[in-house]
Amino acid sequence: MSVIGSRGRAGGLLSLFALFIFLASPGFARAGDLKGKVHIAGGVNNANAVVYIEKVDSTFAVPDTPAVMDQKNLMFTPEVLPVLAGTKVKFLNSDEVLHNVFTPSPCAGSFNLGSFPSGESKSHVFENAGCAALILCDIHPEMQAWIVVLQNPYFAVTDRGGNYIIKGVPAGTYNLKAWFGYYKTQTVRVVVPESGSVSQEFQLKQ
Ligand SMILES: [Cu+2]
Repeated sequence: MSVIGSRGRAGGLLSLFALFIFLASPGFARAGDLKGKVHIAGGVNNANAVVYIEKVDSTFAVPDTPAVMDQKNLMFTPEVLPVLAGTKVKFLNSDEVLHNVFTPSPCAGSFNLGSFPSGESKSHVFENAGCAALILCDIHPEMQAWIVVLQNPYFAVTDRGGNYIIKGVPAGTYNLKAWFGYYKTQTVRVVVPESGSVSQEFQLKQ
């Protein structure tokens, strides 16, 4: 084997190594955005639909800080809160009256956090991906919210216009779902490119 030959091979390995470093670096995207609109048939507006990727083949670290659902002006805020499975949700009471937090949803363990006064909070960890937990207050029957528990952090909630954007989704083919309360969940197959974005519309019906 000639000296030039082995130097050439070493150079080739170096190039491969450089390519690997480049591909593995966070600056190299290999991720695209999903965006579009959800139309909620018969809805007062198109807000509070959750658009999410059903499953991404990876595990995801749960956020260190809890997600927050407030009770203010006799309403849960936000009314729809998607979270990564394992996330702790802190329920606040920012009203001057007593509030309660409970769920009749078995997928969330049908818990009841009891009643608590202004300025206090109670927490619950939502473990089961795929669970849409109906959140209620037994003191104020008109209060209602949802916590939607998901397998991965690639989700978004629509604004009043129905717009959503999910940024930085790893390139690949996925089931993209649109959920809204008691409506039928819709699923479409989407291909996320290595850069740029794809648009997907949904029409949700009861
Ligand atoms: Cu209440």
